[in-house]
Amino acid sequence: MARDLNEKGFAIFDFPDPDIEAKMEGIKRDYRDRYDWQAWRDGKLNSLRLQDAWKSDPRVREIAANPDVLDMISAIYGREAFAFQTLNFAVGTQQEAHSDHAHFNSIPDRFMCGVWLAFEDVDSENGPLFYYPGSHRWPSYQNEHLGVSYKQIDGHFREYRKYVRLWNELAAQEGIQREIFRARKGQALLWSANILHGGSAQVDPSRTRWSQVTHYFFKGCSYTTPVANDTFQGRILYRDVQDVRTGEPVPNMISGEPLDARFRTAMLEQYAASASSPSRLLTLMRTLAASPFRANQELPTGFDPLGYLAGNPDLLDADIDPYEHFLAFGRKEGRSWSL
Ligand SMILES: O=C(O)CCC(=O)C(=O)O
Ligand SMILES: [Fe+2]
Repeated sequence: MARDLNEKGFAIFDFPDPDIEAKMEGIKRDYRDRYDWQAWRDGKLNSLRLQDAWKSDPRVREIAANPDVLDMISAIYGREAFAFQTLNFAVGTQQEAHSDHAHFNSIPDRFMCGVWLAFEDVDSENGPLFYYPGSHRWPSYQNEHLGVSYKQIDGHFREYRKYVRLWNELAAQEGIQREIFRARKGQALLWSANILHGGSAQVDPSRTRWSQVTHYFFKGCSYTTPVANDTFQGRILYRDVQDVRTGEPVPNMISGEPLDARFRTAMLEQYAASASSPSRLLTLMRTLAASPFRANQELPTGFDPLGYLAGNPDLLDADIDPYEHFLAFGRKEGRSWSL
C-alpha cells in the first residue's frame, strides 16, 4: 500500500470491515429518499451528495473511522490520522479533474488523504472515479503561484479555472494518461493529497454509483482552505475540524504549539479589511461571532461562513447570517459552502 501510494499516488484495497455489506446496503436503502433525484435528472445538480452524514449515522461514522484504515494510514504517514469529513454519493460526481490539496491542505504540507469506497460495482458507464498516476508528486500550487488573490473573491469561480487549466496542462505536458477505477463493490481507493482526480461522466443516467468518500487529516498539523488563502498578505483561512470518530474538535497546531488565537483573530480581521465594504464586513464579523447557529449540529463539518459567502456572490451584499442562511436555504438549494 505504502509503495503504491508513494509511486502512483493511490492504492487499492478491500475494505477491512466484516459487516461492510450490511452497512452499505443499509445506507443505500435509507438514503434513497434523501436525495433530489428530480433535480439530478433535470440536469440541475451535477451529483447527489450528502455531506457529513457521519454526524447522524453510526454506519457512515464507522466506515470513516474504521480502525484498520486509521492504523494503516497513520503508519504510512507517521502521524495519527483522523477523519474530518464524509461524503455519501448516490450517483457519479462528474467532478472535473482537481487536486484535493487546493481545497483542504495541512501545515506542514500534504498531510491529507482520501478513501473512496464503492457501494456497488462501477464500470465506465456509471461515472467511475478517475485519476492521473504520478500527479501527486507535482509541486504544491497555491494562489500565489497562480496570481490569484482572495480579494478577487467574487470572481472566485473564474479564478478557480486557472487551477483547472494548470492541472490539465501539466497532465498533457507530462503525457500522463487518465485511468479509471473499475471498482468492485467493497473495494476502496486511498488517494494522496495532491493526486489529480475526479468523477467521469455518468454515461448511463439510469444507473446509480453509490459510494462514500472520507477525507482524513493528521494530528499535530494546521488545517486550511488553500484556495481561500492569501498567505503573504497575512490571510490564512484555518479550518475548525472535528474528529469523526469522537466528534471532538482537533486543534490547529504549528510546530507543536497551538495556533495563536490572536493571530487567528487578526487574520479574520484581515479578511474583513480586504472587503469592498469594511463597515458591512464589520457587521458581518459581529454577526458571525454572535450567531446562535454557529454551533448548530446540522452544519457540515468545517462549514466556512466566509467561504459560503465567497462562493455565492449573490449573498455577499445581503445582510445575512451565513450560518442561518445555509441551514434555511443553502442546503436545500445545493449551494457550495467551502471553497
Ligand atoms: O467520487 C468522485 O467522483 C470524486 C470525489 C472527490 O473528488 C472527492 O471527494 O474529493
Ligand atoms: Fe476530490
